[in-house]
Amino acid sequence: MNLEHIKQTDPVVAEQIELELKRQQDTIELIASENCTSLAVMEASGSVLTNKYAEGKPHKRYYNGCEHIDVIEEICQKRACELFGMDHANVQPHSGAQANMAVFMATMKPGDRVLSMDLSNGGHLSHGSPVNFSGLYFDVKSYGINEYGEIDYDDVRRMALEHKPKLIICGASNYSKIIDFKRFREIADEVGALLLADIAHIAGLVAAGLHPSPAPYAHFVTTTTHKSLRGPRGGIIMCKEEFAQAIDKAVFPGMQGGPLEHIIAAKAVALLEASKPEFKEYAAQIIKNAKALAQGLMDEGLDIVGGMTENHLMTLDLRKTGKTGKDMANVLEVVGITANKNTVPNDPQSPFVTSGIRLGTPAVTTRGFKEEDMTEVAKIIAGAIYASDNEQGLKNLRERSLKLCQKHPLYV
Ligand code: DSN
Repeated sequence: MNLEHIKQTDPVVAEQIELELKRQQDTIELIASENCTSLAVMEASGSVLTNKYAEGKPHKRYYNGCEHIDVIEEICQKRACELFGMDHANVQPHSGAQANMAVFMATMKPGDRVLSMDLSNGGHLSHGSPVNFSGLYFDVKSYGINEYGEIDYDDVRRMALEHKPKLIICGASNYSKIIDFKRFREIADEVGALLLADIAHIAGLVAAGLHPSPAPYAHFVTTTTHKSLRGPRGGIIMCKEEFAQAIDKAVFPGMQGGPLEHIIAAKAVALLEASKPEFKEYAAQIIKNAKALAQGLMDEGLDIVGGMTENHLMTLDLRKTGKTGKDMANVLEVVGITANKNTVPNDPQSPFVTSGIRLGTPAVTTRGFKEEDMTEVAKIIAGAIYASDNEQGLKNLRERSLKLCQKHPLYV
């Protein structure tokens, strides 16, 4: 990676970027929401487009000089619509949370009611957590998952009939089963609600046709672009044509100023990459790797919420080991594996401590990890959890994880 100019201008930042590159190269990234973009995506996001103000929409801007920006943003919109089968795309949201916020703003007034998945059961902060704008300004009712780690659709329907929400949200940050978007739409229709599908985590799988698409059912589809979709950090909102104007207004001037056109260009590149046959193979391997990891962990005697995963992620339930998510995520870091602590359903620990660890395979799959590598990763994880106090044991496991990283080099 060329850092020639930063090194001259700001050696302190340059050094940290180099160290971060080394960290990414030498560790096994299992944070389910992270990935490693292509160099093409990175070039676009580090381009001269960062210099341009382009408030407004293509061909309806508040600044001059947007002729090239307009072409790029329109290409990005078109690629998003084609890839996900939706009528309209706004590619300006800076993040998934802001994409969700724009849907709230376009569809509701403060105080209106939302039905969404509870955060501790796998939902997302921006779906109605009391500490987020969504929970602070809206009346939120939450559904969870059952003992099998699955959404209980009958219970969602019961809650919808009881609470009559204006908006129902499906999609999660920690859910390992296929989401039945059709069922959600039937429930929404029964109570006259609009349906938002937040596919941030599974976007790459949906794009590859390996998870059912929400397009025929959801009024709105939001996603981040940096998770399984493997683009730059950012968000996109897609919707049916009838909501296009309201969504565009909610994004700008509703809540954002100048769009990040360098990131929009990078989103366009990533969407093109995601439309290729190679991406389909990549997404299929993400799922195979997740299943191999889950199987390996269960073979080592560890529990997974809901058992076998159906997508790219899973949550280790550490309760029977007597260890916490916080401690074990730190131990995994010692052995060269990055993951995040996560609550499990009915977690006796606080969200800061937790009894679980969420694991996902998009990033390691980008590096070229295959099923046999995931089995070795499962053994390293189990070894670290069972022998978390054995310093020499952890050192040996670190060597094994480094070997895997060297087998699958990144950015060389
Ligand atoms: N923080 C993301 C995740 O890790 O799933 C969701 O926004």
